[in-house]
Amino acid sequence: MAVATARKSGNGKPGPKHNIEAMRQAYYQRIAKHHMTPLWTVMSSLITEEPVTRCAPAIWHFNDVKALVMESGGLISAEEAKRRVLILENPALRGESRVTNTLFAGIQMILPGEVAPAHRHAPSAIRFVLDGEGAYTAVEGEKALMSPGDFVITASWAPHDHGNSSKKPMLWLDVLDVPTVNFFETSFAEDFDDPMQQTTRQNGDSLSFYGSGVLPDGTAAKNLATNRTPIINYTYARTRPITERMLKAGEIDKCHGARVRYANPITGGPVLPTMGANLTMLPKGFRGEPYRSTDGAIFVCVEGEGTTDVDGETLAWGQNDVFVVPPWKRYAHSAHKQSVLFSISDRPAQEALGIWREGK
Ligand code: 1HN
Repeated sequence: MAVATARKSGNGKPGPKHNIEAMRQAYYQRIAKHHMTPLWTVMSSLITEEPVTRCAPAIWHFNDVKALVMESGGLISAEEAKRRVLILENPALRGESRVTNTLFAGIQMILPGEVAPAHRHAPSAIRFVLDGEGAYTAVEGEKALMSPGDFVITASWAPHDHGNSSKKPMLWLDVLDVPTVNFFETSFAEDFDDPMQQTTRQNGDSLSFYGSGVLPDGTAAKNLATNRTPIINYTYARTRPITERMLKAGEIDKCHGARVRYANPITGGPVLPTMGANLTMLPKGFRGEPYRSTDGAIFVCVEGEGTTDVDGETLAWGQNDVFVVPPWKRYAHSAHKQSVLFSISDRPAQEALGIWREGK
């Protein structure tokens, strides 16, 4: 940009036009020694007119994932690994242990007879069950037996351990807000001496107590934290039929299909302060309208087959495939068969900060 010759330089004398850039550079170098830098050289990259993402669209096909994860079972036990997880790294963020800028994702496997020992940490976690039947996660005294499609919550600092007393390996998707917690530099963690926590509640207690339209009429429901759900396992057996009813009733969003949001039944708010999730049923032949929002999302195809167009790139998904849509990229789903998609994102965190937006 042209600079007027009449401008005064720092010492009050007129700065000749040809000299001003050299004077600026010298000045920037001097202030750098004081750990200062001019805003005007970086402002347009700091405050962009629209969201800029480092994250790329990506898909992991379950056939590949399952074979590779099964192989890890011969190399390390769940006990030794503590958590036998293969991290899903966004191809544009390799080495950063994240699938989007704010979320960690991985595939965990637990073999029959194994235990993943009890611990707790500041990051919150969710599990979305992909394969197997009857392995458990124990969270805050409730032992949740898991089936494919179940959505299990481990809130920040909640003690949790996993085990598998079934005869088959179990695989699930772990999503944690680790990059968010580490952005704030607020990580804490601790192990317990006893690898398995004492359980005080039966499988399904929290869903039954808090997710049934009635509430326990005692102190338990009055002392609940309100920034997280009291439900440990939102079972697929309960949630899927709701989306099916919505489909039959014509409750079908033009972009998202017959979609429900997993809610904290006490407040109607999100399940966790940092992560929110949805389940949607898409009728066969569904062609969703394009949509975008500032929360990048991780999707799992629970049933069916289809494609998601992300900014001109087509991701073709089948059962148990995991795919990622980056923030503010336009996407549209198409279902070749009746399909069910699970999704999870950092939307609640963005909403709490007042920065979440959506658009067409
Ligand atoms: C963790 O504790 C689990 O408890 C899974 O199953 C994945 C990824 C990063 C940090 C902690 C689990 C994790 C994790």
